[in-house]
Amino acid sequence: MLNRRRFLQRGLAASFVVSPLFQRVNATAVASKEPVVISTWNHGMPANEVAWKVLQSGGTALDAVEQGVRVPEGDPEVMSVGFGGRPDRDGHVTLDACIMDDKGNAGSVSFLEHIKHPISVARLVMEKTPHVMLSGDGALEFALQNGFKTENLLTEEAKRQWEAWKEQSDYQPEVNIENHDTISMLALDQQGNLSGACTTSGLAYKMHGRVGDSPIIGAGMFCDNEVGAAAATGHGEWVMRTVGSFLVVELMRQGHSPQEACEEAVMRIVKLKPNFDEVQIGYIAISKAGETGAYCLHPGFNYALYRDGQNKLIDADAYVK
Ligand code: SD4
Repeated sequence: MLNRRRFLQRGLAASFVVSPLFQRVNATAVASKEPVVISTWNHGMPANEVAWKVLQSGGTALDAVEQGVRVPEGDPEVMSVGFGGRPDRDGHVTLDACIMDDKGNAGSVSFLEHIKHPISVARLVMEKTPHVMLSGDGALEFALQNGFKTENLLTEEAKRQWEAWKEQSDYQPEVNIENHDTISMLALDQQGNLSGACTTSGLAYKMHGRVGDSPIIGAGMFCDNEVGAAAATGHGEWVMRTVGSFLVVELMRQGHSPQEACEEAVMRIVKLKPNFDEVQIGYIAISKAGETGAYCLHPGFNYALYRDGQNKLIDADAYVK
């Protein structure tokens, strides 16, 4: 058995023998002071603008991601998030959202109706309750107790489309139905801290009661301030089955770049579902050093990246060529 002194000596010696894997992780472990924001789809562009302002003025990544994703949540023309989102098959707009800060705190709401900004309710769940997730009527009650107002989230346009869909009631989730979907956003602030947010009305015409990956910590989004953060968009069932965002972050912890980690997480789905024609998945990721990555299953997924004072919309590389 090792006595305490030999144990300490060994520990000390071991700490000087740096494995190649550790070197790779360590090479990116220096906190950046340059803020970075990455978010999913076209609607990430205006969302990034708001998040960037928060970061530029020295605000936290947590405030940046919350303020950023509130933009598409409040925009009725974005028909996949918040107000104006497409309803479920029974005509209810039901919302999922989650948020995570640099200290490992997390909050989420699922199956929430009538509240325009679910991300802000998720943040309050994180900050004011002993829980991580509130769902359905309980989440609504909590929101109302905290000053949120009920609103009709079903716009005339969403209602019109739902009524047209009902004529066939043919449930076939389509890949890239509208070229913008769930918004997931990850940010690195001037203090070098990471946070993430994810908010959606989920798959259009889903079964009533269906909850996707977006409010599930580790599936729709995950943030570990030592390593990096990741988030997902697309068919949530596959993201949940592979705990996608947690997987991406853990791959980064093992030394993979954000790009390699996103690619490997998509590959897990390809292995599980060889017939993936009707499934779209997109991941975004950021490391503690501000390195970013993105990857998707089918072409068509784009993301907004704000760094060095410039906001750019970029097509993600895809598994299917
Ligand atoms: C869900 N992941 O509810 C969400 C939908 C989505 O791009 O992201 N669409 O499954």
